Amino acid sequence: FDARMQWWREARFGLFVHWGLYSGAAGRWNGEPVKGSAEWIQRNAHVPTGEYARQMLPLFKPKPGFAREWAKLAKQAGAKYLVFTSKHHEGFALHDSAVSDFDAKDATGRDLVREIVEAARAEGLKVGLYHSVIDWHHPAYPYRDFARLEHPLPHPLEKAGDKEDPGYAERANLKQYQDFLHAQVRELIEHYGPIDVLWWDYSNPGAEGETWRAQELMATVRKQQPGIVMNNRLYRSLGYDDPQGSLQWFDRAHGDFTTPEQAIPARGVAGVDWEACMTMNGTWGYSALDTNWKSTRELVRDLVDTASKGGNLLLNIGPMADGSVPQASVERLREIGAWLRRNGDS
Ligand code: FUL
Repeated sequence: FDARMQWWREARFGLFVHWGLYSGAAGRWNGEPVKGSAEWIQRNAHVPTGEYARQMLPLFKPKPGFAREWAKLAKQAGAKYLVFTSKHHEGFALHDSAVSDFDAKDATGRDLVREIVEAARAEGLKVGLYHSVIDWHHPAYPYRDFARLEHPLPHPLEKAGDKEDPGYAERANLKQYQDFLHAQVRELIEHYGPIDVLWWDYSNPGAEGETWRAQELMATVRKQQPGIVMNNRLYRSLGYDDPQGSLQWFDRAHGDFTTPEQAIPARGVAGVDWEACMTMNGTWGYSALDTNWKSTRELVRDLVDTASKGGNLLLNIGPMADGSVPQASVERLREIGAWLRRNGDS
């Protein structure tokens, strides 16, 4: 375990990337600003899955070489690893998936996971996948059984005027969904060489642990990728403003590290490997409307604060639909890199 964790413990600083179809919406639906984090727009604007795909797919146009830009930027910033969304809650997979046609290969003809993984490796970065176990697209995903408990908004499938979602009972099938989830994860860990991190996301109360056949899933991953490091979010472990709450659910059987979100625990997290994940503005996915950027000074302070308490910082960028990184993020990352170099980091 300690050998597996060594690089991660020394890394201190990683770049997080939220990028998917939601990046094209950029915070608006049908021209109207939508409240909430931009990668949740399908849910927040109550958009049915088919409609979401129909409007978003044509906007998602990765430019050539975008992944090399990300990797170079991470490197310049002094980050040692890059974790990106292989699939967020919307269900759109960035790899070439044989078990779904809601994936990058079908949409763009490209395998974007391969492009990103190769670009990260070329810069000498470790690379990780953020993979959502929530999937608003998959027909068998049984959202009523648990997704409501934490997020009281109507699910996108329960669009206004169709609250009954008439096909639900016939469609929803946890076992079928689990099989699909496991199959996609196997593709990801079998086809792209060494993957350094699996960043699961997430289980809310009511959807805990074995909802996803988590032990089996983690064992499958571990067998294929013995050196991989995994977070504990397959279990009830969101840790939002309550890192202590997330700690209650932490033990080594449930993951290698815990993930306080948008917060640095005041006294660190004693005896446990932890990584704070944070945005530079107020959203994970790209929004053209959120210009509330933290200053570089604040971000450097967060990095130092985290490191001094024994944690890692996973700092997020939300690229646009073509893969370009917002200028405000580019500037801040370069400044952080310059600060680190001035202060003795490699
Ligand atoms: C949360 C997700 O719901 C957010 O969209 C984001 O990905 C964050 C890092 O984790 O649980």
